[in-house]
Amino acid sequence: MRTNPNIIITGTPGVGKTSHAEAVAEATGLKHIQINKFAEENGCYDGRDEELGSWIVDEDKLLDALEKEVPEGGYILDWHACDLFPKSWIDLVVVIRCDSDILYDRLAARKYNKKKLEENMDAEIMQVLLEEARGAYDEQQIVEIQSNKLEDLDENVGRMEAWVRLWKKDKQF
Ligand code: DAT
Repeated sequence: MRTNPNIIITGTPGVGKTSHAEAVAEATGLKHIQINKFAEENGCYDGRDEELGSWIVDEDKLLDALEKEVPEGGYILDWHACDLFPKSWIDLVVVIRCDSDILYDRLAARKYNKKKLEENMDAEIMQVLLEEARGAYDEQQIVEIQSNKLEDLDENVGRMEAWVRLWKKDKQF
């Protein structure tokens, strides 16, 4: 049984996953795993999509590498996909959303190529990550939050910190 929860923070690139994950890790002591970096450090890449300018993650290798630690609890998994993580590992799925005009500016600032920018804008508008979360986890495990401005970030981090405290209290840890 886990003494600390595992949280997925997911959403379209640019919505604010890493900003939230870093702040929640700082506030709660949970460990932040930025899956892109973790995959790179653990040899979980399987080639590159040149058209999109991004690496392709070998999901089996990734899960094998995560399985050594994550099921014990105490992790924040930060990635733009969520349905590959076994349901039994996960206590909360936070799907971050962002208004499209704000997201456009954030992605343009990253100098994404046209295809990558359009694909990500479409994904946010079609709420792809929210649907992916709903397809893989129970409705009561999923929270959808907005991250348009700094006050949203502060409020969301406060809410997530309170959720972790309650989770531990409920489990009497
Ligand atoms: P992601 O990890 O989803 O790709 P990020 O955390 O790197 O996103 O954030 C992308 C950019 O947007 C970065 O410059 C920080 C900024 N940002 C994120 N959330 C924000 C918010 N609520 N208010 C203002 N800026 C925000």
